[in-house]
Amino acid sequence: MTATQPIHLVRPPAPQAAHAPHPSTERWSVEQIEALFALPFNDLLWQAQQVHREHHDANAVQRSTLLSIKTGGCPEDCAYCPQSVHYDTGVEADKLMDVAAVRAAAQAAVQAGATRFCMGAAWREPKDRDIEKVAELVREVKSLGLEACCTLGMLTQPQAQALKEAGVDYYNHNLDTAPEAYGRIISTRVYEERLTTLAHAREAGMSVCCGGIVGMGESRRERAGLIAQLANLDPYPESVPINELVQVEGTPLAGTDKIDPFEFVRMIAVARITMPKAWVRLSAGRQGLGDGIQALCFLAGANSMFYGDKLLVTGNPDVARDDALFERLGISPC
Ligand code: SAM
Ligand code: DTB
Ligand code: SF4
Repeated sequence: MTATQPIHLVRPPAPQAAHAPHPSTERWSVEQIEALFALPFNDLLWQAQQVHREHHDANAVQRSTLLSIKTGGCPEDCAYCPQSVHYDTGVEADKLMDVAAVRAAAQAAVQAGATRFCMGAAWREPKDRDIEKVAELVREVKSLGLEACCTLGMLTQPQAQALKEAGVDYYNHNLDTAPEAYGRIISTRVYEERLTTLAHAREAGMSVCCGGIVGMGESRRERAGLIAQLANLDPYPESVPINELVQVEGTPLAGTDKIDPFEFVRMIAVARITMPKAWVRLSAGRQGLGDGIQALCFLAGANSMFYGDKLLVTGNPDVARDDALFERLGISPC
């Protein structure tokens, strides 16, 4: 076999339907995903590169900017989160930002070159009157030509519909980890509730942005379990953020052993192979990855990232540093 011939070391399972399947209807078992993780690193990246190049421009990366429109004081107890009211992290609870302040932040994001603006709120679930206010913010963001993404916690069906009507393109709602690990991380809600909100977002016609966090002390099988959940959503998410835990003093997960950076790259590669058409987003944790590992992540199929000096309440590489990295790698924004 020559180097240019495609090799498929681990294939997706045979489709259930008699007719040719759409890629999003293929089903992945946890074992098959574990087998991907277990490949020699170079073979895994080679396979991920082939899938990536089949579906995307290999040298283009999309940039989204985050804004915390309602910070802190969240009643949920997510063990990773600096915004939970259960932990003393120094994050103060704030009210929902007003339209003028959000407009200014969105304008700055346009100037910096972002194409998507993601507004996050530290809510378990918004009230209906919150949705009305967020709808106004969304209309403002859309008027600047940005794609709008929201992450506001659990939604009812009418709330999802109202956000769609206001112009929300993507709803971010992460599954965060494998079902069997969920209870170790969060006790104030269950996995099924996340799936229900994702279904509401989908039914309303919004694209789904759904991923998770690695480096929370989970096993490789649990990382594979998270990917299986995501890849088996029908259809799989249009956007898949892969976060590395940002350890914040005061949260229960501060001090957790870090994962091998190559395992993080593997996670990206496996997400790319199992969800070929998705935007796979390098999300929280980039400050700790360094330029070399980020370059490997792009090679493994990451084609989106959070861009801007801040995530929600923690830091992100500054824009000048990201621009320099793009320049060094010959990556263009898309
Ligand atoms: N409250 C809403 C919710 O949980 O869906 C929206 C905001 S919440 C901060 C959005 C996502 O940020 C979480 O689902 C989690 O994946 C991610 N996140 C929060 N804290 C993090 C941390 N310390 N490190 C990495 N990712 C984190
Ligand atoms: C996602 O998956 N990661 C982003 C976004 N979706 C909302 C949030 C990361 C938060 C990191 C910790 C913080 O700054 O609060
Ligand atoms: Fe609240 Fe979201 Fe943080 Fe969980 S991740 S504590 S739901 S803001």
